[in-house]
Amino acid sequence: MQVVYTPAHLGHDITVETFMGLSVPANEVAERAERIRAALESDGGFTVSAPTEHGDGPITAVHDVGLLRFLEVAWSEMRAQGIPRAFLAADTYPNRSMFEGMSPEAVARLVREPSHVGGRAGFWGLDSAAPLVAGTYVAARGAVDVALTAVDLVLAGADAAYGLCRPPGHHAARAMYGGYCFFNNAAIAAQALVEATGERVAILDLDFHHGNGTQQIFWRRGDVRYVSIHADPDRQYPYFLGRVDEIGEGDGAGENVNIPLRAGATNDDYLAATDRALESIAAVPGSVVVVSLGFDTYGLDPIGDFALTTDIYHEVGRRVAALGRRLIILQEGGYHRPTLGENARAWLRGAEGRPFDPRPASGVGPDGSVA
Ligand code: SP5
Ligand code: ZN
Repeated sequence: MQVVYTPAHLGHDITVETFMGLSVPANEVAERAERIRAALESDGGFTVSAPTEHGDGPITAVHDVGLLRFLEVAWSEMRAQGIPRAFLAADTYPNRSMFEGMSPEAVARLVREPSHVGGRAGFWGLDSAAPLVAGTYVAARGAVDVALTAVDLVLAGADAAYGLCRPPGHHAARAMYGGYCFFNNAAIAAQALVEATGERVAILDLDFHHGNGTQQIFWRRGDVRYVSIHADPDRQYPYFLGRVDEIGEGDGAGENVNIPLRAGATNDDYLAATDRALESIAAVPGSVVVVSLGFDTYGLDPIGDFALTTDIYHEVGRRVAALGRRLIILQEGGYHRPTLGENARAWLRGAEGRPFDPRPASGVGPDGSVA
């Protein structure tokens, strides 16, 4: 299988994130993508190539141009405003109740981007856990180009391509970044596929977290079906979206399918959910599926609470490929660094119809302990 990767992600070299106001070691770190690349390179069955530049057009096809412009200048703005921090995080968010009682016209006039960069980050941001550093914008643009190059490979005839996107994308909405995500790589890819093929496109989101951004972008769209298996938002991020009764509206009514799972969800729970998701995708016409692939469903993931094991990723990859549709597989989350490479390798080998070929992840015991 062809793999698209760029070292541009290395510039998004974050070391800490904020969790409930406290600085904690970052989860979404550069080592993640390097682990996956190393495992795929050592497999021998993958060809790694660099992305090509696709410009602003495919980004503004799904994102507000204001978000693009903010992310482009955010770091230099922070320096220009004399804020000597190691990373940019929002000060204040425009909570919906700040504008309670005001008319829609007043709200439209008043909810606008301020000039203070901490306010601007609040205007465009979802949460405080997506720190922005000097190299973030170039990295995020690189991840978009990785996704779009994977699309190109499939449009050129490949059955499947894997985009090693970092930073991830599925929490980023039309006019919002957050959840470690800046641009929605999968949504941008799906939109490009709709435009190139004229067909309906399905997105299968297998990250542990609900892809609120992808859901929002295609909420009213009849041509893109979004199907997601994730932790019940009642107990997990992003908390406010991801429930079963979110089915889309207008042309998109019925095109949004959420499958939330309980804490401790097992391999069997996950395979049953996978089959439901795949039935939902098979029910609509189309020949391509974008997979938002996360490994934060793994049993040892530091922020997830499912109980999946490496072998199940091979089986999930096999079942997804059995749809018989072309696959654009894009990396989202997954934070247990020692096993990320093996989990990705297992999934992608499954999708290619190659046997599960487990190897000990380097320096990792069977319980995930690192030597
Ligand atoms: C792409 C992706 O996977 N984004 C995830 C964003 C999650 N942000 C919130 C993290 C909350 C961490 N909770 C820590 C609990 C520790 N016991
Ligand atoms: Zn996630």
